[in-house]
Amino acid sequence: MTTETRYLPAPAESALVITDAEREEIADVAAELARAASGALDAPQWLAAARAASARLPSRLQAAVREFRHDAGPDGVLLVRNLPVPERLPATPTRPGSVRRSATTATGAIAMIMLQLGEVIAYRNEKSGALVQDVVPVPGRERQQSNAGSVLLEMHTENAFHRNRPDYVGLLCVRTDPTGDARLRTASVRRALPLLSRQAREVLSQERFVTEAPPSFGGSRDLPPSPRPILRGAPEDHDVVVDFNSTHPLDGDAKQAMEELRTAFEGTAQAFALTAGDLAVVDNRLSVHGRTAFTPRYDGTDRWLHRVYAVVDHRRSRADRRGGGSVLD
Ligand SMILES: O=C(O)CCC(=O)C(=O)O
Ligand SMILES: [Fe+2]
Repeated sequence: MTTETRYLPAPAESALVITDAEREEIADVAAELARAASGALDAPQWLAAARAASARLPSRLQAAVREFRHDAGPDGVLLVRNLPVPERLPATPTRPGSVRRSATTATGAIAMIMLQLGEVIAYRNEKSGALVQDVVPVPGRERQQSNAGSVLLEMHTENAFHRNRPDYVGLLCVRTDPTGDARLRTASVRRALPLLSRQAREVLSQERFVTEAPPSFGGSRDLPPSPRPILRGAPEDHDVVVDFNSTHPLDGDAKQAMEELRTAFEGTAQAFALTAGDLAVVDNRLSVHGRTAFTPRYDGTDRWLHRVYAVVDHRRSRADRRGGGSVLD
């Protein structure tokens, strides 16, 4: 099936553009942070230092993040531009499951910002439980519906199948896509809802959809997955949980309602051609995200993002976090 994709311009006017002076301030704090706990990103001591350092981010940035946390707005995405990224970056990794283990300006910056939104989490069964993960194209995985692929990545709620989904997904670009074709796409239920028929809204609010776990995940999930609604919470301002690759409708009406939702998302989606220093934070309750197709080169110059998840309520997942750490089973 082909769906027409209308790209609204990236909401540049709603982006928070960090001034050069603010970028230097953030870089200084991040450089100091890179020395804490030997810069070991996944050490609780490093995270504690990052949490403390996050209170030293420029006040304009802190205010914007606080506002976004209160209300993620009609698009459910916050774009922060001109963040510090390392000047001398190694080649873009090409191996599967690539993660960051040691602190840099960029990993420090994204960790601090996500720590202002909530608590940073990762999943033991995904990318070896690392808190800062790489989003890079991987040779041989072109057609995979994961961030290692390079065919169109379907719109999805991050970890839609999981009971402890992240509330926020942070994606910081450290190397711009040289082809210019790769775009992060986002679409919010707040924009899509008014476009849906009453029938579709009703069906989407019922337990008529199952979402499979990706094969890489074995841990805390429903087995077999039980039927769930796609639209949840307040009828006038729903949350959405759907993955157009792994959520399956259980009957004909449910299928049609999902198609309506897909069309509504396609008609209101935004596309972001992220450049180095751009951070997009997606509110994973309100918005779905995906990526356009692009052609990787695998020569070290490919698009490279860092990804960090955050949740607002750490206590809610305590039973699934052994030892009270950041990694979910
Ligand atoms: O590559 C992108 O822009 C988004 C990838 C994605 O969905 C993710 O890493 O969660
Ligand atoms: Fe994603």
